[in-house]
Amino acid sequence: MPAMAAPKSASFWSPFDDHQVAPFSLPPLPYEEGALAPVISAATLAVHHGAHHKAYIDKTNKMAEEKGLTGKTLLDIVKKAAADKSNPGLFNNSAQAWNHTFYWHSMTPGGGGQPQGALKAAIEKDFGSFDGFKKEFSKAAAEQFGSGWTWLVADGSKLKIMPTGNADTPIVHNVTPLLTIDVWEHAYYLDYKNKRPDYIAAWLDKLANWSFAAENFAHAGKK
Ligand code: MN3
Repeated sequence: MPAMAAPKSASFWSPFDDHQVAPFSLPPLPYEEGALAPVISAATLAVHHGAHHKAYIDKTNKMAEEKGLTGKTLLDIVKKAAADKSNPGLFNNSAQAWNHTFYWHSMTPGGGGQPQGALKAAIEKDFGSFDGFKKEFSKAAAEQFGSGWTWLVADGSKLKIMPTGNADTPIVHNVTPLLTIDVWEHAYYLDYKNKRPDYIAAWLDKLANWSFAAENFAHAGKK
């Protein structure tokens, strides 16, 4: 039986169908700053979104203008910057701008639990069980050395865990991201200090947005 698509909320953002063009404004969070507490505090979101994400957007706008990329979408700019090694700052800032919007949507108040339908079946096929997925995702996120991200991605029809360092992003590696956790210290240090594994465990149990991941998985199937 085909899985029913989860209803899209009014705030649903499709990372692959975003028509905004440079210069960009900081996208609003899809929930209130305090909505993810106590897993992630309002104080963390205020600085992470209002200062870090905003700085990536502002720098992207400045560098995109210098490169004559005004009027391009963020996805276009990230891909062009990845191919053009003359300005690594444009790649770092535009990829971080994209990664952060993807991360805000990878979380939802009252999230966690387990995926349903086709995504649940694919996770069980490729990781043995949902617990097998959790174990592998948590291990990659905990072991990422320094700053970076851990992603659940679809590589063709196969699901994989993909760690990326610094600003690197699956969208320039020909795979479709489904869900991500930010493991830069700025994502968790105010709330967890050095205890990154506690942040990862709480994030998976209480925040992971499986309906967002399911929408992205459906998109991957259409590629
Ligand atoms: Mn971050």
